[in-house]
Amino acid sequence: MSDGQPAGSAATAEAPLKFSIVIPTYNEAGGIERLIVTLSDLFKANGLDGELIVVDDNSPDGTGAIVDRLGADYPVRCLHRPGKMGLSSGVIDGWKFARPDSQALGAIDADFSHDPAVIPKMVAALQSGGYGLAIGSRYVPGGGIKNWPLRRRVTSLVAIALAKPLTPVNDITSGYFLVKRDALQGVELDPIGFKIGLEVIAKAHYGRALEVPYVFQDRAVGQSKLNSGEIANYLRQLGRIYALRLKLKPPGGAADSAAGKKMA
Ligand SMILES: Nc1nc2c(ncn2[C@@H]2O[C@H](COP(=O)(O)OP(=O)(O)OP(=O)(O)O)[C@@H](O)[C@H]2O)c(=O)[nH]1
Ligand SMILES: [Mg+2]
Repeated sequence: MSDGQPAGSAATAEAPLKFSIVIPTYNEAGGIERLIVTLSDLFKANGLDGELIVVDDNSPDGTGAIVDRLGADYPVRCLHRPGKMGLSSGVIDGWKFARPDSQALGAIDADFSHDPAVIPKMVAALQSGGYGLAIGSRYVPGGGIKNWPLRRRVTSLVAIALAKPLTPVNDITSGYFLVKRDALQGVELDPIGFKIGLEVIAKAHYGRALEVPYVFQDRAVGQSKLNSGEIANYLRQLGRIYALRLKLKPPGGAADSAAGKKMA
């Protein structure tokens, strides 16, 4: 697959891939409507059969009620949880709530840090049959990060370095991805903390992964929920994955970038 390929080029006679993308939310009232409208328009413009699942943890700012209202006009449903229960567990619960005939499951943050425009490429990668996992990647040619303070950049690079022995994927801590439902069959995902992408990258049976470059933007509205507790959770999560790896053989997991460069 190359960057020159038209977005959504799965435009063959075959039916479009059915997929569900989870948007975990806690106090995202400032941007959730714009994100849902943007994603819905993108699905329509590219002939994609996508469903959106917002998993809202009873946000005090009323995010869940906004999503319920939008459900009348857009392909979105809200799973309401009673209180703040964590990002990863939210994504996993959202996947369970997704329509059962979705062939692929994914996640995207609510704050526009993840550029929706690359979704057609992610879908095309899975639909091509060559890839079981498509990752929005900051760390392949064409990808990048805008507006992050030095402290966040360094934290991200250290987090990635610590996980590097686990996988050839470059953006190991990406929370923006789409994975074939089959690849999660029988996989036990640890719902700890913020890094559901790492769970999938390290444990799922996806065969090949494609890293699709995008430029990460710092959130424009709302507040970050990343704190030192989540950093501790990440270290705990990594420890558990390394312990598992000592017991089990790693899953098949080569990775390519969308520029076509083989990385492993
Ligand atoms: N349902 C749910 N969503 C959460 C929870 N914690 C965070 N989120 C959502 O997960 C996504 C990522 O959280 P952010 O606060 O943006 O974390 P971050 O991207 O690491 O931090 P920033 O760079 O400051 O944005 C956002 O859509 C949040 O609303 C939670 O406990 N429950
Ligand atoms: Mg964010």
